[in-house]
Amino acid sequence: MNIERSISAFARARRVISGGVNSPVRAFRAVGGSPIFMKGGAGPILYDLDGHEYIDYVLSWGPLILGHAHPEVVRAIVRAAQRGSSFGTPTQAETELAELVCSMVPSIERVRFTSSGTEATMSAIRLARGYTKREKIVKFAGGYHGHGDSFLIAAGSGALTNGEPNSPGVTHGTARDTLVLPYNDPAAVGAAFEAHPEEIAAVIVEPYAGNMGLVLPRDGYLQALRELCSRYGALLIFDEVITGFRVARGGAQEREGVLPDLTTLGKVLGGGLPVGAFGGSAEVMLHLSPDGPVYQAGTLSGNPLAMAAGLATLRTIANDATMYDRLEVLTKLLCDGLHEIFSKHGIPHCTNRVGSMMCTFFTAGPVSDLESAMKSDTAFYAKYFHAMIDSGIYLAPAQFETGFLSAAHSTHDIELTLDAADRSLERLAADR
Ligand code: KE4
Repeated sequence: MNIERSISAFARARRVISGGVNSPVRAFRAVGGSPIFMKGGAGPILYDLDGHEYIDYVLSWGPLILGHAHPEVVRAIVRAAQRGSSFGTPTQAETELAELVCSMVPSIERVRFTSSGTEATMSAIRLARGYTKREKIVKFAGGYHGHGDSFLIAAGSGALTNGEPNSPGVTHGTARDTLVLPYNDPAAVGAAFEAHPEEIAAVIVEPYAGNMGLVLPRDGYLQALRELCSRYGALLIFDEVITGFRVARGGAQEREGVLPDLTTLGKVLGGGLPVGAFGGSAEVMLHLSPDGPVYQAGTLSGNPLAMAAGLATLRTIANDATMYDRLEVLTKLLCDGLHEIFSKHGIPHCTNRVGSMMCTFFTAGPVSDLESAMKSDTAFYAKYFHAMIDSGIYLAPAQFETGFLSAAHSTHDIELTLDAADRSLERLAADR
């Protein structure tokens, strides 16, 4: 497939932008080849610089649950822009979006907006540390919470020992306060609390883990985390940057009936504009500046254009009584069809799915944590990825990411996708 314009655009970008991209995963390093430069999107479709069209299953890594350039979202952004882009003062739009968030997310009584998910998670753990007066946090292997130093930590030698930096620039002092445990293992969390009594401020978890591919909690796991945090006086933080408003109006906590002490949000909340948020009970959130001593700030936090995009998105969702059911049915149709096709071609695979999130691992599975996810054949994933690109299907350019559907995807899009997958696997089999 001719992507000459993308190739020259990438060469130009690399002369002035680190790695030619503003976020590493966009560089296609995990799948090889030159990244595709997009120039537009509409509904489920992306258009690249060379005139190719793709059915999009990345959707900007989750935000675009309504699809690209949804008319209500575009109209809201344009209207807001005509009144000015930023004032550095409180605006009504922030209050209106905060009211919607508090009405939709079961555990949130107060919220603070940021401009990214990373800011939301960094702020949430600072608040948890300030509130509990403790310093350690627990995260899980394969969990990603943005690029804050406290999260760029690999598991230490033993699961109960302090973490190790997994990026240069992260200090051992920082790593010392992060414990990295296996996901889906409540006993490991209990043991950590026993080994570090009165030291753990918070446990931060993606209730549906979307950054090692999609890995779902075993029955009772989230409830066990809830009980352990309550018992040992730590805050439970649900990182719902992906799952918030994605898997249900009230996110994973609504589906699972487990209420965290703090929730972080992003992606769908901003409808494609930069928005993050963190929230919880009024009692905990009162510790945040200017009410309380825990400092947190942001020049463009609550930006009027971003608030307008978020309001249009959440209002459209709130007014669409059947959207989540339609997304569930469509995503199941895709996953069942892919299962049939991979089975027909004798490809070892397993697919995890919840709501409009899905991921196919090229390993027989089951995949329930990072260790089992890592058994996936990433070399085959790369070949499959490129074969699908050539067939007009845009998948995540990395195995350990999650696929997303939007309300703009149709059964016809699914049929085209399944046909593309079947033809791609035939070509790959012929090349073996
Ligand atoms: P941002 O700072 O990228 O807005 O959000 C960080 C973040 C926090 N929590 C979760 C659960 C997340 O998935 C993310 C960011 N997700 C990645 C994709 N898996 C963003 C894509 C990228 O890094 O370019």
